[in-house]
Amino acid sequence: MTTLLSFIVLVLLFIVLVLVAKASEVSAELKGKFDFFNQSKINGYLLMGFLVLMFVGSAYSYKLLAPVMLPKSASIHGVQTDKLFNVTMLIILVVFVLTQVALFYFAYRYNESFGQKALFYPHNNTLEVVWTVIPAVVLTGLIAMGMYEWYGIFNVEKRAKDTLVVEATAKQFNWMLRYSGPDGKFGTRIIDTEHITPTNELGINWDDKNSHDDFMADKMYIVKDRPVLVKIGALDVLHSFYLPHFRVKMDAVPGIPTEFYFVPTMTTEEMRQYLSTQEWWQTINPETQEPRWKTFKYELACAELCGKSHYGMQKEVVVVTQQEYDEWVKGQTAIYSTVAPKEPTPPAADETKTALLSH
Ligand SMILES: [Cu+2]
Repeated sequence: MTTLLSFIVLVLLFIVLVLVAKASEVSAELKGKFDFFNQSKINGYLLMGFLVLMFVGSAYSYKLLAPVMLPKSASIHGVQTDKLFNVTMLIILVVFVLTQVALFYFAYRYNESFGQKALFYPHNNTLEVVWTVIPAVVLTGLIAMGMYEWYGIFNVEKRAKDTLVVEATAKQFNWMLRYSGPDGKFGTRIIDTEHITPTNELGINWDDKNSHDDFMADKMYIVKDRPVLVKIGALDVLHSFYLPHFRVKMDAVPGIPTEFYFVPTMTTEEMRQYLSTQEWWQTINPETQEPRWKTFKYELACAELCGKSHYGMQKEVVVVTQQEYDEWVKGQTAIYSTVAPKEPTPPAADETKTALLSH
């Protein structure tokens, strides 16, 4: 409500300013004092002022926000993705500065003044070629680099044999993480109304023996330097599997399985140690009263606006050593042992005997 009121006040203030300016203009004109060329000059200075303000403001906000942006990538491909991102940003920055300086400077330099006549300049072939060929070459280069990285990330043949497979299924508003258990094989799923029940939301087929040691995890545990393949799906609407610290993002689409393969390179503890050397991360978090790096956690989030509790679709990702991972797996409980339909218990032998004897 306060935001809405502030917005209305701002809009009204703007309207009042425009009306006052208009009124003073009309009155000056009526008095015969209106100097059109002087007004044009003032506008020119204002535009140059705006240009300077825009650059100073951008530089200031960058200085302010850069420390809270994502830390360095914790996956192998992420380093390349970051490089590509930085190159693209650098090119955009150069083009932005050049075009904006030209735009505002021309408006200032060539403002309408007494005795100056506008030049009619309809066409120049050299200019046309220059501003078509340069962007075409630069964009082709960027796209080629992007495609090269993309095929590197999605090259199925290069996948390692000891890959850890995690199944991540999205629903409003939660991520369900399934691991295959000690046998390394996932139980199959049957997607129909008979198999999907409140206690078996994934429709796991209990007749498939491979499913008996599958377990669900509250946090996503993965191993440092061991490749991970996340098999992604969704039960209701579009979601997006997003691991910002590993530069991983892939849509979760109902009915269309997707996946992402990556290699984590830093354990949670190693990332904390790295962050402890960074200035912003050394500041005290008012909620915990501790330096921020101490409570750092890798995060799994949903990057698709999927409904009113979209923000709540978060889970912690923990990167550990293989030994710590094995320990963690031992402590997990198979889903089958808790929710699978129990076999009907055969009647006790004694009871059967008594029933037979009484006849
Ligand atoms: Cu979502």
